[in-house]
Amino acid sequence: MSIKTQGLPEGFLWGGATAANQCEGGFDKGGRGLANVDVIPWGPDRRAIVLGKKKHLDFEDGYYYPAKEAIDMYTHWKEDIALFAEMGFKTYRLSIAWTRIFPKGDEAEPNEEGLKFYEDIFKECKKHGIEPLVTLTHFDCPMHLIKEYGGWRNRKLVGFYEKFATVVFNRYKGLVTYWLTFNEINMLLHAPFIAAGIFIEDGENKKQITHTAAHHQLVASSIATKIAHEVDKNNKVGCMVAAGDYYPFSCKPADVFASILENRENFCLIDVQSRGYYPNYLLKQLERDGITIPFEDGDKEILKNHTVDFISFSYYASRVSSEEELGKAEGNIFGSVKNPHLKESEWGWQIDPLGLRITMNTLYDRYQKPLFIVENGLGAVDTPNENGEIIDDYRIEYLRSHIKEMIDAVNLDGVELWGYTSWGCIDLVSAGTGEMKKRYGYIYVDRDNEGNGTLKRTKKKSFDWYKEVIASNGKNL
Ligand code: BGP
Repeated sequence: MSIKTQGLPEGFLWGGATAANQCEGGFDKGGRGLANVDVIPWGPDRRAIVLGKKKHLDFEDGYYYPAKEAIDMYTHWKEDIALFAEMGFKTYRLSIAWTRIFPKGDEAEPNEEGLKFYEDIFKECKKHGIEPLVTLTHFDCPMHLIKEYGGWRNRKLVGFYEKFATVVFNRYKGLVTYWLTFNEINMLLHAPFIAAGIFIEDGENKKQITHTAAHHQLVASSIATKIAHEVDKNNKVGCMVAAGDYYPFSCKPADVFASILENRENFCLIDVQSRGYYPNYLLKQLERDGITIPFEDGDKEILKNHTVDFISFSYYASRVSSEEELGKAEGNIFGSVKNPHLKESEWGWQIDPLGLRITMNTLYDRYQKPLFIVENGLGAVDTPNENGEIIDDYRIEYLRSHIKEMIDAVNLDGVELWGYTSWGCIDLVSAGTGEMKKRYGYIYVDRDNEGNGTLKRTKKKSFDWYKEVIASNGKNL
């Protein structure tokens, strides 16, 4: 049932989000080099590879690699942006594939064809009055940097990233003002291959390696923030966290404390990006675990002086902590204790609209910086009916209930929120499972898990619904 609300302040950035590796395809076109995300297959081995537990650095027979073609936005981008514009998007979140700009990652000169590709996209967005919101790295790392240098465990990556960021900020000056440095930076602590190009060898200390890589990404993020501000003082740079508050399973003090610890695990890296220094709880914990942070001269100043302008996050579900071992629910890479009060999606992700308001309040209380919701949505199976229509009422219901809570957080709690980009505004490859069947879009793409299909785009019922949400600035949900 539709809902009326007070709506949102004028200028609110409504839109949708995608990531290069999940929609572009064209993995070998335009001089692009190979990246970690290209060699992550669909199927039973995917998870172990994503988590850095199974080494898989090349294409191998017997596997299907969904990122190679994805939904071929590499050739369909104009048509797709026109559909976003038809929905009234004010912003479109996309990522730049690092390997289109620096195919190997360590070249002296960038690849002009790659630079031009994104320039055309940004210009097309602007033509439609759409503000691009650009993620510099959304789970991609050039394969050459992984094979030669070991991915983000190597400090040299900071310099390569700095170069990439400098080239991109200069080239797109005036076309792009909203930037995110690393997608879901906390993912790196859980899934080091997809988030940082790292495979953990037998006998290696995972925690030492992931925190070394995290330090490198934090320094790289601050350097990029510095450069972005120098190149154009209008640039706004955000951090990005896979959010979703941990609730204590019960009011037992030990459960409450467990939730504090798990929340901190999520926040620890954006604490640094937002406040400019490592929080005491993390320093103490790493010290206890015998982990050293590889500080070099000048790092502390860089972190301190170049904090982010806003906090962006993904929200799919809340989570639960308990001191006891209890039944687990599925979740965004890392699952949590199951919340008996919530329903769940077909993929077992728990559905908690109020949790979005709770998470927004937590983040705003913690950082006092503007927020940007850059991912939210329902991954579901869509089956076209006999007329070829997709009546995705379940998706509308999920989005409506979450957007309602988001509007309450703004109007009733005073949370400062710049925008909302729902995840996978057009169907794309799932990062977690590699499936096409797990769809989030307002636009259906005819393609299946094995790569069959015409790639034809079809508007779902939610397309017109979201169009009205945007047109009414959130008054009609
Ligand atoms: C986030 C990623 C996205 C996206 C989303 C949904 O972690 O930033 O890339 O894929 O989760 O997850 P999934 O694709 O596994 O359904």
